[in-house]
Amino acid sequence: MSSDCLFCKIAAGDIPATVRYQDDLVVVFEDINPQAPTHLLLIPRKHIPTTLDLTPDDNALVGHVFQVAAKMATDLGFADEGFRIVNNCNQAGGQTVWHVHFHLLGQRQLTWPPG
Ligand code: DGP
Repeated sequence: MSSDCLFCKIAAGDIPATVRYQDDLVVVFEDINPQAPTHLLLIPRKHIPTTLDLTPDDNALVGHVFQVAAKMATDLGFADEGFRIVNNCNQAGGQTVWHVHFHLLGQRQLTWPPG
């Protein structure tokens, strides 16, 4: 845990969030500024600042994040209609919180390219 990291504090329960799923590796909670009817953030409990900081040791962790995202989309009933998983990396990529996270967006028609 990084003591000055917002998402570490959410994962630890020190800052409130609407948590929809958690296990030993990941926490899933509702984005405070939703961009779709379902907009969840999936974070590893481990503090990793950006995608650039992932190592081969994190391969199973990232795979787990995607499996959890797919299960949540299925359980919430929008997997078949479609959804998007997004990771923003660094400033030009739109990253604003430096704890790696994956957006799960669903339940509306998403457009391409993103802004
Ligand atoms: P990104 O721009 O990819 O770094 O996404 C960060 C997201 O985090 C953004 O969509 C808004 C969300 N967010 C920021 N602060 C909070 C917070 O305190 N609580 C929750 N639930 N979400 C937050």
